[in-house]
Amino acid sequence: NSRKQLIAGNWKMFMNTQQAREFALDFQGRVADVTDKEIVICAPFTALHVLKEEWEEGIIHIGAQDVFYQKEGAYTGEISPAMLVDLACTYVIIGHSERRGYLKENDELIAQKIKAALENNLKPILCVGENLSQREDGKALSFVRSQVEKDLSELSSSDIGKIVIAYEPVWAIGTGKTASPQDAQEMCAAIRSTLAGIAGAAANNIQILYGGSVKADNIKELTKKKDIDGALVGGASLDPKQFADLIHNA
Ligand code: G2H
Repeated sequence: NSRKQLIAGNWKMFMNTQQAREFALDFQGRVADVTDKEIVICAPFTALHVLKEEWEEGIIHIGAQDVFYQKEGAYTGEISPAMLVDLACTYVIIGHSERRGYLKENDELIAQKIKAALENNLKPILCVGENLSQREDGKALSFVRSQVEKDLSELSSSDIGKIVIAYEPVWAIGTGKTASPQDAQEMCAAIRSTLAGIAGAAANNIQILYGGSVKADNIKELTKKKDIDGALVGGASLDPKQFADLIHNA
């Protein structure tokens, strides 16, 4: 296929400004040779200005881990899409399972966030995925398909072509368990066919990532699969050498 691989780091709630600066300076040299893959780091809001200072001119894209859907106003604690653009962000993770779980985000809110991000030219990385009991009950495919449909319900079909989807089975996140490459491929293919149902041929150009305990030594067996176009990486994105190795192995 013609889709470029995308490897996105998700730092979650790690990295103060000094740690982010040390990472930024070390990492950029390690991936300077990578031209065939897109690289993104999604940092905490508080570290974004550091990445902007170090990377704005370079090949590494900067992303955030969440965004609010309003332009501005009395929304204490929230961050607007334009504020992220001001910090040189071009990507934003939306609907991560940790936000759906701990912060009680639902599909309706996530759909609004996706729409607002696109209106500001931020590329959303929409996270979807089933939990363990849904998988054991044989409901994983139907659950994830319905998440995709609900979360994209606010978009025109031409806008759907601009998003990235990350399939992250909740039971594989930070647990050391990875979905088998076959199971991950099966789900990513199901997601692509769901996208084709709502957006037609544009679905062939949408990058679909796998996420959940991806490491330098298991990335290749995942990205070899036909419908897996890269990875969303948590723990293994916190160390510049480990993450650079992962990217080179992808
Ligand atoms: C899944 C993933 C990144 P990890 O949440 O989004 O984290 O690679 O640590 O499982």
